[in-house]
Amino acid sequence: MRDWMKMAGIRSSEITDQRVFQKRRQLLQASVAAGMTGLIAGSAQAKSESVPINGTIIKSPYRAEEELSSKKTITTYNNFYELGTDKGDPERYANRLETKPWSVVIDGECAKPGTYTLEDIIKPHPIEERIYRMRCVEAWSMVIPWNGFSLADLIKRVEPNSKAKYVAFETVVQDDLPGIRRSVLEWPYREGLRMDEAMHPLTMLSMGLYGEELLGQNGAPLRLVVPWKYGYKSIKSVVRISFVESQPDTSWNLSAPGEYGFFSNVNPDRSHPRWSQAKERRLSGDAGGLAALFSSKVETRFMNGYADEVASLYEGMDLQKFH
Ligand SMILES: Nc1nc2c(c(=O)[nH]1)N[C@H]1C(S)=C(S)[C@@H](COP(=O)(O)O)O[C@H]1N2
Ligand SMILES: [Mo]
Repeated sequence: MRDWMKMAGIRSSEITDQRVFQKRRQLLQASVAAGMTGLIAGSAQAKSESVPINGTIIKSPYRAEEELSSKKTITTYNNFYELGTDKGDPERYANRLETKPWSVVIDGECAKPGTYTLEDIIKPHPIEERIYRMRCVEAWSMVIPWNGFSLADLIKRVEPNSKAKYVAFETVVQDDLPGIRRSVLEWPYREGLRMDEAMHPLTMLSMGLYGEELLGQNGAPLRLVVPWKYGYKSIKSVVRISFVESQPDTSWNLSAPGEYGFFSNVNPDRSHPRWSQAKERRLSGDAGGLAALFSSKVETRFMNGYADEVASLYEGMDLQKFH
C-alpha cells in the first residue's frame, strides 16, 4: 500500500475495484458499439460510478441558502417508478438503465425538429451550478446543487412557432427496467409545461449534480428540473421533447386526476386529497433512508419559495382549481 493512498484514506482494494471497473466499462462500451447490449445487460455497474463533469461549471445566482442535502441522500432516496416504487429501488436498479448512446427527439411545432444526440443538446450551453429546493408531493424535500442550463436556451435553438403553446416530455422506456413490467403508471412517463413555464429561466435541463454526471437513479443522462413545482414534474431520463398546441397528458394526471393537476405548483394552502401540504420533512445532510423518519419538519413555502420569480405566470388564475 502506497503512502499517498493511506494519506487519502484509500484502501488498495478500492484501487483494484477501480481498475476492474474501468475494464468492465471499456468492455461495456465496446459491446454497446458492437450492438451486443442484450448479452451483457446486468453487468453494467458503470452506471453507479461517479464521473466528474467535463469542463467549467459556472456558479449561477440561483442559490438557495439552506443546508444542502448530502450526495448520499440525493442518490439513495429517490422516486423513479420505472426502476421500482421503493425509495431504494432507483439506486438498486440504476445499472439497468442504458444511457449510452442517448438521443432526444425534438418534434412538433418548431422550425428545427430532429433527433439530437446528447452531445448536440448539451454542448452549446455553458454548465451552471444552481442550488434549488426540491419539494416532493409526498411532503419531503431536499436542497440539491444541480448542474445544467436553462431549458429556454435549448428551446430558442429549435425555434418553436406560434402554435407551440405547451411543451411535452417523455422518459425512455426500456424493457429491462423492473418498474416498466408493472403498470403502476402509464409508460412512457409523461410530463408537460405551458410554454411560459418552459421558457422561465428557473426551468432547467440538468445533466449532473454536485459537479458529477447524473447517476441513473437521478434521471441520467438528462432530466428536467422545475423547482417551484412538485417533484413529479421534474421528469427524468428525457428522450422526447414535443412542442404542442394543446395541454399534453401527464402520467400522474392520467393516473389520478383528482390528486395531481397539470400545474402542480407547490402550494401549502391546497391540501392533497389525502394529506396536508403545509409542512415538509427536510432531508438535509445525510437524512435519507431511515433517518428520514427523524428529519426536521419545516413550513412549506408558496411556490416552494420561488413566488417572487414565478407568481406572475399565474396572475388571475384560481390556484385551487388549476392545481
Ligand atoms: N421518469 C420519471 N421521472 C420522475 C419520476 C418517475 O417516477 N419517473 N419521479 C418524480 C418524482 S415523484 C420526484 S419527487 C423526482 C425525484 O427526483 P430525484 O430522485 O432526483 O430527487 O423525480 C420525478 N421524476
Ligand atoms: Mo415526488
